[in-house]
Amino acid sequence: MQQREQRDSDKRRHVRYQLVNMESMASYTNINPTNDNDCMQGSIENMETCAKRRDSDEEEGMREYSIAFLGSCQVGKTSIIQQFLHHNIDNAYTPSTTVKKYHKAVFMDGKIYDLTLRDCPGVTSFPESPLAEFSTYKGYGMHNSQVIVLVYDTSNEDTFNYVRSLKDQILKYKSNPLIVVVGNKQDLAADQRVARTDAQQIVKGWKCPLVFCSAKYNWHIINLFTEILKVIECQADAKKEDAHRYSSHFINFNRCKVS
Ligand SMILES: Nc1nc2c(ncn2[C@@H]2O[C@H](COP(=O)(O)OP(=O)(O)O)[C@@H](O)[C@H]2O)c(=O)[nH]1
Ligand SMILES: [Mg+2]
Repeated sequence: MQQREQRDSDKRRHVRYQLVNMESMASYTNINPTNDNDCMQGSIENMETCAKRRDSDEEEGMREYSIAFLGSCQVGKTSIIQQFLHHNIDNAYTPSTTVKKYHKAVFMDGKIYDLTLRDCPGVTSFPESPLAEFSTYKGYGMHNSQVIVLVYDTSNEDTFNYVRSLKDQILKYKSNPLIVVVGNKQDLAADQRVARTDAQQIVKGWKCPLVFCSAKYNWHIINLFTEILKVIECQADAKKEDAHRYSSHFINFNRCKVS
């Protein structure tokens, strides 16, 4: 019991010092790579401001979400996460062999989100069920994640086709999935193999957001995470609306009975 309380308190402390104000940080993210220092500065300032703001507050009301990053090898999944967490990436490629989990608390629109980011190594297919996932991809948490981020490399068409087939499997096997598609490596514009407009047209048909970014230059990485939170909020709003409709149905139903 004591150990559990200690663990919870450690987690709260850890979360408090990791707070990042997404709204303010977004204004520091610029396509111009020379602004990287500004971005870094912005994040440090905001972390302090947020930490102070939260110091006196209770941690209750924090929303916990799991986000799984999927896509072919070398599309930049790890780099996107590293850039978001540490504002730098490792230019040398190290293949991920096991899933890695990262925790980060972010602050947006007056709400705090406790995020678990799951950096998943390449999968051959999306598992049919949580049980199938457990036997083949134990710990990946794909079925349990609220949001699936599908990353492709804009300079490699095969990686887009892979995302397309993964999306079909996710729709087949996961109920109400929230998917965000990411076209990474936008800095390699000259080598672009998937035309931006084509991708936009195709993904529009999937009814999920498409974000272009460059993990290498920290371009639109904050926008990507803002988009992820917006998608989460949209679903939460839709649920509230459903609940409201459901409850008003009963109110009306009772009224009918009385009259
Ligand atoms: N040019 C460019 N290279 C990138 C970008 N993002 C990642 N990389 C590089 O692509 C390689 C694979 O990245 P990594 O994040 O390990 O891919 P993962 O296998 O999907 O996790 C690494 O050498 C990265 O430095 C980007 O936006 N632009
Ligand atoms: Mg990786």
